[in-house]
Order: sequence, then C-alpha cells, then structure tokens
Amino acid sequence: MALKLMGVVNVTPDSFSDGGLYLDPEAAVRHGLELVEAGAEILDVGGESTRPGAEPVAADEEMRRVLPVIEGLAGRGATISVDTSKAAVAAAALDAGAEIVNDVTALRGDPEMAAACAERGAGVVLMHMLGDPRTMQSNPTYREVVAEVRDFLAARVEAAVEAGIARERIWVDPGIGFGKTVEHNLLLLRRLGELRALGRPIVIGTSRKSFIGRIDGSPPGARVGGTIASSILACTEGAEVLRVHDVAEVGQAATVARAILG
Ligand code: PMM
Repeated sequence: MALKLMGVVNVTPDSFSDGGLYLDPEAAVRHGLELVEAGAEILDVGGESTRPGAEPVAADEEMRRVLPVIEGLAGRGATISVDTSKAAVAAAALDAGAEIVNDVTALRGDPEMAAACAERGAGVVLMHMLGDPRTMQSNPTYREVVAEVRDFLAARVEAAVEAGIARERIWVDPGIGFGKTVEHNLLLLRRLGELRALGRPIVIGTSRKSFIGRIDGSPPGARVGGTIASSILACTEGAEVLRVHDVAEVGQAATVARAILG
C-alpha cells in the first residue's frame, strides 16, 4: 500500500468544509506547516472553491490568495500543488515554487493550461468532472459511470502527453462528488481498481464530502470517520495519493492498515 498524503490548504472564503478559516496568508501557511508536521508530503493550495454551485473567481484574485501562501510553504518539507484551472494562476504558482498543478477540469478549462504545465515541467493531476461546479450536481447521468470515468481519464492522459507533459508526471483522479450522485461515488470507490488500467497513480479526494453526510446525516465537520473509511478502502483498491483535510487522522489509519496488511 504505497501512499502519499496530500493536505488541503484552501485559501477561500467559501469552500464547503473549511471556507474562510485560512484566508489570511499567515494563517494558511501556519496551517500548511501543521499538515506537514502531521505527515503531508504534498500540500494542495487552492484559491477558488469548486463546491457545487460555487461562482468562478477572477485570475488576479485567485493569484492574490494563493501566491503568498505558496511562497511561504515552498521548500518547507512538502511538495506544493496548486489547485487551479487557470493557466495564468498555474504559471505564477509554478514560478513561485509549486511543482504540481491539480486541475479539476483535467486541462479542459483553459486552452493555455497544458502548455503552461508542459513548459515548466510540472506534474499534473487530471480529474474527472461532469459539467462544471455551477451545474454538476443537477441530475448527473451516466450509462456506466466507472467505464466512462476511466475512458475520459485515458483520453485526458493522452491529450496531456501530446501537449508535452511527461507521462511519468501525470496522476489521475475520478473526482468524487464532481457531477456524481451518492451511488456514482460509491460505485467509483468500490471499483476504483479498474482505474489501475490507466497505468498512472490514482489520487482520491473523499475528505468530508457530502456523500458521507448523505449516508449518515453528518455535517462536514463531523465526517472524519467516513473520510478514513473511504480513504483506506480506496488505498486497498490502488489509490496512492489521498487528498485530505485531516492529515494526522487519515495518516494514522493508513499506518495501522499498512501494518495489518503487511
Ligand atoms: N476535491 C475538491 C477540490 N479539489 N482536487 C482533486 N484532484 N480531487 C478532489 O477530489 C478535489 C480536488 C473539493 O474539496 P475541497 O472544497 O474540500 O477542497
């Protein structure tokens, strides 16, 4: 069970579980360093909420949020990824010390994105999303969700390679909660192993997400148990990177799971 923890550092007023907590750059840097201390090898810094219904943020505002935080965290124990769909933000973040671009649109959101990543030798996370954050949860429909997500990711990997991004630098993510019903999310998690056929490391982000609350009625702040269960089961199906808010708790669960599995 090879595993990396990607700690979430949201510098947004409106993310669903931690919006507004780390808007001040110093608070965000402090939080990032705590996550490193807790075991995060990667810190995912984001300045635009992608929660269902969220409104887009202008590039200059997004940069104003994330750049001081990336500058404050680069070289301090973790690889920095920037959670953005905008080429200008990605380019500035990479120039400020980030090494990975986590793009929830899988390089479809901005025609300049692939080149910005390729030119700078960045790693990329390609995530599946049906629609966009404003509309994605209104009646998402698939013929066969697992196969469609897998085929989408396969095509996006090839598009990224064609644009000059090294295949070894590409990770894939089925996008839990991005244009999916609870049943779609559960199927993707149950059959995550089918994404191994893509031959790229699998990133999974279930942290505090609403499918957990739909199962047991819990609010976002009380979903760490569901986050742990889904994250660890994802690892046993082949996930290698867990994008989580609760790094210490998920890390402990992973350590114990690994000891048991041997
Ligand atoms: N989820 C969110 C944001 N970015 N990126 C990837 N690669 N995978 C995810 O599942 C993902 C993401 C939404 O969660 P947040 O609002 O807590 O950051």
